[in-house]
Amino acid sequence: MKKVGIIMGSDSDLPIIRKATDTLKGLEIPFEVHIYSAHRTPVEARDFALAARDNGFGVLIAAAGMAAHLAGAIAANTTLPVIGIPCQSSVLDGMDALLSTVMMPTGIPVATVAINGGGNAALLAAQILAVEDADLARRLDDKRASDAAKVLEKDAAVMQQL
Ligand code: RP5
Repeated sequence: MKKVGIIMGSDSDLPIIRKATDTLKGLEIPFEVHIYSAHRTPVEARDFALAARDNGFGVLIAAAGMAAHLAGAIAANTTLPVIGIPCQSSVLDGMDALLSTVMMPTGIPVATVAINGGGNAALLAAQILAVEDADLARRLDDKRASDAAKVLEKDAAVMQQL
C-alpha cells in the first residue's frame, strides 16, 4: 500500500498530528511524519515534496499554523493529492491558518479540512487510497458503522441522563 506522508510546520503542531496518526494506525495505513517548515526549512520541504511520489507516498498531509503556507508549498512541488490542516496556534485562533491554507490559486489545489482537523485529514487520505484498495475501503466502511453504533448507544442512553 502507498504511504501517507505527514509534514508539520513545527513540533508545536504535534497534538493535532497525533489525531491523524491514531486514525491511520487504526486503519492499518503506513505513514511517515516529518517536521519541515515552508519558512524555516523551505529547501527540505520542497525536496520532500519533489521526491514523494518516487518514495512510495500516495497522499500528503501538511499541517501548519499562523501564515500557513506549508500545504501550498508542498502542493506546488508534487501532483500527489495534498490535504491541508490549518492549525490554531496564534492570537487569530486559526482563522489566519485556515485562510492561508484554503485560498489556493487555480492550478495548485489543497484539500483543506477544518481547523485542527487531524482526524478528518487522515480519513480523507484513507478514502483517497481506498479508491484502488478494496480491503481498505472495507475497513473504512467498518469504521463508519462502528462510529454510528456509538452515536446510537448514546441516543439510547441520553433520556436517562435528563
Ligand atoms: C507554524 O507556526 C507552525 O506550523 C506552528 O503552527 C506555528 C508556530 O510555530 P512555533 O513557533 O510553535 O514553532 O509555522
